[in-house]
Amino acid sequence: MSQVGRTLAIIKPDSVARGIAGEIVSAIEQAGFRIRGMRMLRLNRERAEGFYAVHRGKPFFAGLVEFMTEGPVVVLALEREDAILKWRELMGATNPANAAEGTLRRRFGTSIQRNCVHGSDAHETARFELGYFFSEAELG
Ligand code: 3AN
Repeated sequence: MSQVGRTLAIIKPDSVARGIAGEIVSAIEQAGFRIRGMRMLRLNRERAEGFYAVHRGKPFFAGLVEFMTEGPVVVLALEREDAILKWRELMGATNPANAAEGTLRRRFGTSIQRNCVHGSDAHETARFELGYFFSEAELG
């Protein structure tokens, strides 16, 4: 069953550094998402570790935190029917090498770590991740 929902997207430091944040925002809009919140910010180590707390202890955790703090990111609150699923479809598989043709990770990702964008993977995660960057008052 489809329902209107929200998800958190992050345009990762690799994309911002390459100057393709605008192109990604454009693809998001063209895919029918309403942008309810959008902000550029730089994560510090503590904030990146908190965001990715579920991955603590995994072999790629330190590298992931290093990467996510290397430069500014753009965080977005996206809304549409089946937002979580639809945004994950537009992103493509975690590893750009396995991502479908036309997806953002296929187009712009350069490795499993430097994969250009992030998206929440489930309803509970989306709630946590949206709240990590946006207040209820901001999103309305
Ligand atoms: P997704 O972002 O597709 O939900 P997760 O949640 O499994 O994937 O991983 C979070 C992030 O951690 C990925 N976006 C990627 O940057 C990084 N990552 C995941 N798996 C690996 C790996 N095997 N090696 C390096 N980085 C990884």
